[in-house]
Order: sequence, then C-alpha cells, then structure tokens
Amino acid sequence: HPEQQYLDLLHRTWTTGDERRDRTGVGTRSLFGAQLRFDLAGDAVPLLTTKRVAWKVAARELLWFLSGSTNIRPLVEQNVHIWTDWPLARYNRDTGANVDRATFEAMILADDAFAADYGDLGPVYGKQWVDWPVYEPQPDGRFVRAQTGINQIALLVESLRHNPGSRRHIFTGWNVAELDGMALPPCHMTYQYHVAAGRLSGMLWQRSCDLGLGYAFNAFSAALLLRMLAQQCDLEPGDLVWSAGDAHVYLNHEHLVTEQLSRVPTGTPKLRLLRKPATIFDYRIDDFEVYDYAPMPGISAPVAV
Ligand code: UFP
Repeated sequence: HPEQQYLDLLHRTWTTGDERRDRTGVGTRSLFGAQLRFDLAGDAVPLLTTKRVAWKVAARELLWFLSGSTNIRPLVEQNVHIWTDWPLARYNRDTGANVDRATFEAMILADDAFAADYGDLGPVYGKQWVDWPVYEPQPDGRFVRAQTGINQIALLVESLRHNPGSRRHIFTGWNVAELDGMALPPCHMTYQYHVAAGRLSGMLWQRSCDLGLGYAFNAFSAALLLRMLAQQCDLEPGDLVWSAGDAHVYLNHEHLVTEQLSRVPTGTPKLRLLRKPATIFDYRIDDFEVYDYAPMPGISAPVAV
C-alpha cells in the first residue's frame, strides 16, 4: 500500500531520529532528508487512511494561497482555524489582552478595520506565489516597489503549456528578503514540475515537516495542486515526489505514533475534479470530490506553535 511509505518513515523517525531541542521547546526526534513517491494515476491521492484527515481544510487553504490572500479572515469565514494562532498571539502580546481563539475570530469577522490590522500574516505563501514583489529603479537611483509583482503560478502554467520540456518549472515561497515579516517562514517551500509522455509529475521540497500533523495536509495539498495544474494543461497526472529536509516527530506525539503504527492502511482513496475552470485561479471547494475514502478515526495531538 502506498501509505506504507509514510508509516515506515514515521516509524524510522520515532525509533532512530536524533532527539533534539527545537524552536517550540517541545522537542522532536528528527531525520534529515526523506523522500516518498506516489503515483497519482487513476485519481489516486496520498490521503492517509490510518487516520481521518480533514482534506477540505487543506483544499480551502490551497485556494486561499492561490487567491493571494495573506489575511486569516477568508479562512475564518470558512471555519478554517489553522492560521489563527499566530495573529492571536500577536494581538494578545501587542495589546496586553488575553482573549481566546473564538473571541478573536469573532472580532476578525465583525470588524473590517480590525481584520485588516490584526488578521494579516505578513507576506506568506499567497503573496509570494502570485505577487512576488519586484522593485523598479528610479532616475534618482532608488528602487521603488512596483504596483504588481510576479505571478509565479500563472507563469508556471504558461511554461507547462508552451515549454513542457523545460527543467525550470519551479515556484517558491522562500523570498529571503521578506522572511522576517512572515508569521511563519514557508515550510512547503519549493515546488518543481516535470512533463514526460503527457504526464505531469511534481516534486515538493518541504524544509521542515511535522510528521504527526503537518504531513497529511502537505502531501494532500501538493497532490491536489498537481491535479489542478495537470487539468489546466491537458496533461495526465504522473508522480508526486514528496521530500523533506527536517522530518520530525514531536516528543508529545508518542500516543499518535503508537496508535497509527498499530493500524493497517485500508482502501485507496481517490480525488476527482468535477469541473474544469477557466484558469488555475478559478477553482472552488465544490470542484473537488474525494471518494472511496473510509479512514480510521482521527487521532488528536497538540500543535507545537
Ligand atoms: N509545519 C508542517 N507543515 C506546514 C507548516 C508547518 O509540517 O505546512 F506550516 C510544521 C513543521 C514544524 C513547524 O514542526 O510546523 C514549523 O516550525 P519551524 O519553522 O521551526 O520549522
């Protein structure tokens, strides 16, 4: 079963990974350099069956990246809470308040000005993917930020369509000059694509991966994006190659590892695109259908912030 690759990596990381202190203070066991490969032919998708994964949350997040938004408000409107912790922490720190997540999200929804001020995450994924800043030289020698930046995703679709043999089908969120302003520097940072025999393959390089929580989302999201790109470029889906720099398991996820490794993958989940929108930017959540998905129960575990 293709999922066995992930379970083996989880096992190997937990049993042989180097135990180290990490930024969050929780501690991890970590391996450096990991790679998994999934054939996406026949609607196959790397969605874990050994625990239920809220794939629609990942899909909504992906659409939010493609919209170029870096504000949590459109996510909160859709009941997606995965980005709220960072602006919430900043709000409580900057104002001395001590509100909980639900209260903060209600404030984000109720007040446009508040959302604009406190809901922004800085120039994270969406900004870099579709509006990477460019600077234009002025007559006096200064550089001024241009009104619109580079849309890496639009350029990628163009290059896949018109120059499929290229070895430069790449986009990245890792804008070195802007890392300081981001709530979180990109984890799934660089994507590369490859066209051969009418099939589109893709590779994700993730610098840092929380195998217990982040992986399930990151792998599904990369597969979904590959499917959308393939559809837009009239290509068949090929392989998704997922790779990580620092692949780790948090020390407080032992129950998750034990439980998940006791389970056996069941069935082969599939992903179908129900409509072909005019462009890569026009997909909606209702365009995606996961079928043949009968996972085992979810396993909750604390997120290290
Ligand atoms: N993380 C993921 N995937 C993501 C994401 C975060 O696994 O898409 F945004 C995890 C990796 C790491 C933490 O455990 O979040 C980020 O911390 P750091 O920036 O120190 O690597």
